[in-house]
Amino acid sequence: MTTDTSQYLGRQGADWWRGAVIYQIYPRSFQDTRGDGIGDLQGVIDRLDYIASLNVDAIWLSPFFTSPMKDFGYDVSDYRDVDPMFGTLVDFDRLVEAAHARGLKVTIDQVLSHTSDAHPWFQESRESRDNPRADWYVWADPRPDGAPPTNWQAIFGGSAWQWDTRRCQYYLHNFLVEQPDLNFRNPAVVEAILGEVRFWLERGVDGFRLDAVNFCTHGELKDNPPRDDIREGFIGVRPDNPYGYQQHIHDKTQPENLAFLERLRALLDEYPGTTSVGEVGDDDSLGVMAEYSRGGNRLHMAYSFDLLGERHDPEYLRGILTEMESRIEDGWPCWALGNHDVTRLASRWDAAALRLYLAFLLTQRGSICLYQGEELGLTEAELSFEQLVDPAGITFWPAYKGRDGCRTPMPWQADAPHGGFSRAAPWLPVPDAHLGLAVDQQDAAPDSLLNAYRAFLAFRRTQPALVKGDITYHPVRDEVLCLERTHQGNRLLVALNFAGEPRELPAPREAQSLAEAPAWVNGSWQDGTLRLPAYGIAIARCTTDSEEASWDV
Ligand code: ISL
Repeated sequence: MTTDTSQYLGRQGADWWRGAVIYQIYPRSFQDTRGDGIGDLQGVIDRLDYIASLNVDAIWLSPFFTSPMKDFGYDVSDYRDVDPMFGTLVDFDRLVEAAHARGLKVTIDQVLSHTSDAHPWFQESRESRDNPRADWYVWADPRPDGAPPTNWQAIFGGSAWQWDTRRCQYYLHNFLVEQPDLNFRNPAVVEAILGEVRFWLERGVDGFRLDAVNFCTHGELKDNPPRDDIREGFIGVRPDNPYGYQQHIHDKTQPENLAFLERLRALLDEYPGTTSVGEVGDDDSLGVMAEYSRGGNRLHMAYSFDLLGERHDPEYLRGILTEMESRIEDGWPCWALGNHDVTRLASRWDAAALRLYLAFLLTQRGSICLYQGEELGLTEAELSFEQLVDPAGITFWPAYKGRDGCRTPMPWQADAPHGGFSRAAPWLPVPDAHLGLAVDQQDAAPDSLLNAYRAFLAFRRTQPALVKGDITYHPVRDEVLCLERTHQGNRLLVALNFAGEPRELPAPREAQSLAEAPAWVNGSWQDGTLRLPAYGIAIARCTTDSEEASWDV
């Protein structure tokens, strides 16, 4: 069958982002060119051919802005400049140009809900109660007994309120003490923040990943009620962290935040073809993803941590995805199985099933983020307490080891010092176990995971149903998750075997294996039977006139 895929390739037109695959780069750990053991923008430029070879549509650069690096760049002290350790604005402009020349869109992180305490805005704000920026952050008087104004907890440990001796008041910080929350209830703050975002739009970026976007607006200064069902697997929401003991009613996800998102969208709409994906961490993150991305006047997309936890049985995954489908209306989800905040996929889920997870992720309805090194199957690095640099890990050790284990440098070359990442000792070590997985090793091996990613991404681009089609899920049977994607009369059936042993199931007689799929998509559909090896995948086409072909046999 021939299909004109040009309109679906995900890279053309103003809605290129719908169904796009976005490769997340953590610049500190991608490629060092300056010899200081820390990755930089020139390193990203040097590796753009590699990124393009993956057949992704866009990159997302984690923060590279001026920062004291208390939270490794998520504490910004100048939104409009590149931290010298990463390079200069000139390097950034060259990066955008070089990425565009390869057909790659460039999206960048914007950490708007809080700044660094070294930001000049905060330095001024904390000076007195009546300076021009006195109300730019969330300041509050103590309770009569001197205690913090509310019981709110910081995700990275301790009260969310920090006492300041100049103002004799507390300020709010949902994350580190060094990350004071901006006061989005002050219109001047919203204007200033939109100005910072416009700066990057003017420089030609294609979009933004919006950090902790539901934290921008705080609520009434009232105590959060307790909760008794501490869900595990999310940053902060764990039995060893009191943040997980509360229902986060007042400290985040306030309805007033929508007005800010609408202002932000109006700004992005001035630059056609730009996009936004908001990161949501909430007790009801699926509801917030829907609320934030629907209507065409808020964010383009939103993502949550729902697929980034430990659970990965097909019933759980189907539950999350079907709930999302039933709630999202005209909104658009973005899904990821890894990022710079969670344990590496190969150590979190089953290492033997990485091709299955890749096919699972890339057949969902939505846009997709891949985290650097996921395509190599990198495992979580085992680090000693002395090697830790992430403040969250240092605080909560040993119950929680923090995020350093997923942030170690990319291994490029097995036999080069530090895996070819840097000539100097890197800021985090390259684990020996990663050298065998280095890019040069996998490049040369046709059956490598890296080449499986490349092949599946190339294949996906040719299938409009996988990029933009509707989705329906069948009930999980014998650990096999079956779904259908349909687009303009094309119907694709996808079967994913989450069991470590082969499965045989009845299947529609009309299903025909898709010849274009990579060879390792190794299940078969024959005479009404679907056969799947352990962790196997099968993709079939059903012709339009077999609309009635049913799986519910
Ligand atoms: O709110 C949460 C759980 O309910 C968290 O998962 C929260 O969404 C997450 O911690 C936000 O992370 C982002 O902002 C942090 C930064 O350290 C992370 O690296 C970033 O991804 C503060 O900027």
